[in-house]
Amino acid sequence: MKDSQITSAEEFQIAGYFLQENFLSHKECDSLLQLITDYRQKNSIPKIYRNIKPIPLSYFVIDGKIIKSQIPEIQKLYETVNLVINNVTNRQFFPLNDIQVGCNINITEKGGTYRWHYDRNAITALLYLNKVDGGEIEFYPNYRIILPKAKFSRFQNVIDRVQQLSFFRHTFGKQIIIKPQPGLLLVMAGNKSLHSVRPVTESRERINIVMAYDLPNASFVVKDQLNTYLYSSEDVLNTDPNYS
Ligand SMILES: O=C(O)CCC(=O)C(=O)O
Ligand SMILES: [Fe+2]
Repeated sequence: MKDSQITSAEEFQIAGYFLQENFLSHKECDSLLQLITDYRQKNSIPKIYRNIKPIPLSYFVIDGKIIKSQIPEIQKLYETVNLVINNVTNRQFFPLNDIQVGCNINITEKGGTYRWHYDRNAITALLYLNKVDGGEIEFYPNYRIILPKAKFSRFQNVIDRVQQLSFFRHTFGKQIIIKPQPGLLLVMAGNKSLHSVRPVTESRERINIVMAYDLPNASFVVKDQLNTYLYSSEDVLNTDPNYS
């Protein structure tokens, strides 16, 4: 694992993200991929499909409870990346209290995508384990207009929806597009950076680890319903909680 030679905390705050290529070597990625394959050989994993426009949510997920109990190497990585993040931001972030949400493995098949959203937590690290055609993450760092007192209000929801529109993204946002590659680490201010994943265009699956951090005791919107929406194949009434 490479040390992060990143920028200052101030630079991170201004940019809203940082990228580190080869955070893991190809060999390290391959051994994590093997652990994931081993788990899947013995267990089935849920497919999430939510028909959101313009970009559906369509992926398989291994959630944080499973990682913690069955894939300790990835749990360890979640803790190691925490140190990197605290170093880069010069602040004290922590794994989420909600174990299911804190660390996930996303597996995206050909045609799969991830809708436009903000993460519910302050800092998100995305570690890509393989290279695929398509499957780029498109994001707009520090783009969100946040209402100071009404973060979870109806009006915030309206702002979020308007800012998602292509016209607003292209006019007011700084568009960044990143192709998955083995060992690439992307850290972003997840609750301020609008992001989505473009369709995977080849038959190989796109596999990455999503690690979420926040300040202690951060509170989140409609947790239970959102977790059902993101981690189970069950139908839910609400169409789009707007967060991940
Ligand atoms: O897979 C990616 O590149 C992004 C996934 C994501 O945004 C999420 O799981 O919240
Ligand atoms: Fe996300």
